[in-house]
Amino acid sequence: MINVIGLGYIGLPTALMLAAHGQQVIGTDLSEDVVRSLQQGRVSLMEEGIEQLFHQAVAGGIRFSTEYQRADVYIISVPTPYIQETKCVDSSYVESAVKTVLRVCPRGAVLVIESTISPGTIDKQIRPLIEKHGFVIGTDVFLAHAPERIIPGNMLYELKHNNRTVGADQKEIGVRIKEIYGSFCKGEIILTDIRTAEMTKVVENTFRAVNIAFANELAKICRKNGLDVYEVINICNKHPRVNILQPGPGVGGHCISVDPWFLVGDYPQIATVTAAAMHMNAEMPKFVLKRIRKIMREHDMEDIGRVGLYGLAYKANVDDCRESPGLQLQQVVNDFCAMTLPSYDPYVSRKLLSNQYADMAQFLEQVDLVVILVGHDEIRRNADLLKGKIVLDCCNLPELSDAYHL
Ligand code: SAJ
Repeated sequence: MINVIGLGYIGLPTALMLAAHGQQVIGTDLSEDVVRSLQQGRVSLMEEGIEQLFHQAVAGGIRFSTEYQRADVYIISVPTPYIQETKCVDSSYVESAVKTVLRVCPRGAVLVIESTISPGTIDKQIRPLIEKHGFVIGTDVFLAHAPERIIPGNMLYELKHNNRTVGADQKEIGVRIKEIYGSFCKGEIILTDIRTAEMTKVVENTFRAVNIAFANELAKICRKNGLDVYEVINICNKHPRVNILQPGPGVGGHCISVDPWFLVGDYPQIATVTAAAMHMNAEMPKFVLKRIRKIMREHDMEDIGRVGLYGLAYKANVDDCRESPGLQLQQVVNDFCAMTLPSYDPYVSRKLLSNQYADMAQFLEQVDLVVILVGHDEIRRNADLLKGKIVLDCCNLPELSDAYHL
């Protein structure tokens, strides 16, 4: 029996995938609403194929509960926010999950931590916690770390096809956990120790953050020189050993904009490249506001209230708004002139901003300049609707080639 703890963005698809592939699974979440919805057959996660996977998992006997269960293996997939002030990981949810598992688990249970944690968290926080509760690690309970690597927007495909890392103290435990993930994962599952597994996860996201920061830096340099940054990157990327990512209005989501800070928080004297990259990305909404003001001047536009934000999600075709560039830009505008701009996102129905529209046509009526912050398929299909508007496209959409760019 596997008890998946935390039925959010990662825990839920993982639990469903395991149950759909022959594992006995109970998914646990402390939120009664989450559990009730799932028990009633409602899945709120917006990912292609999730409904079908849910039905397969139900057919495979998955159950949902607010209670922790007696199980052989626990997969802990709870949030690990970062603490703004210190830039360090907040592992309190993981710690609390581990404590609760210890109350119910049988001798010999394996605790697999799947949540992203900063390198060293298991040695510094989790092992002492388990020992403090009188358990001997390696005899009473076993530890493993299997960081997730899937990308929102393509989660189910990546769950099946990405390579994975499993870190464990004992090879046999690693092999056992590898077999469990191997029930659905067709990618290579690499076995290593726990500290290495912790480091790889954060390094992967840091690599991407630094590469995006470089693209953002290039966008600023090219703007100063009147060059097209996309053309420059495109040509550079024809070199066999160059692969620059794309500039954008900022870096959102709960991973790339967060995890690299763990390295900065733990190693402030050493992780200076990472710190500079994170600052570069965090400054992008300010750069977008500068572009908006420049374009307004070119068009003798005086009222910033006629500038509208298209896209509040953190990236294309998802509804997740955590750390989203749209919300960051609104914050920057607020600091600048205490005004909430009209905004719209087809995927975001809940009201996040006071001047947010649920209808594209109504939104467009309010604005003369539209800032495209997210390249949702919806706007790409309906680019015609923007005719007659001034457009600042921060996503370089081929359908909006006449627009202003970063
Ligand atoms: N972005 C750019 N330019 C780019 C690519 C992305 O500005 O060229 C922006 C996006 O618009 C978005 C942000 O970066 O605002 C992050 O988006 P993303 O698609 O790069 O990544 P996430 O945060 O959705 O998912 C990442 C993935 N990590 C890597 O690719 C190394 C995913 O595999 C991880 O599982 C996930 O973080 C996680 O959970 O850690």
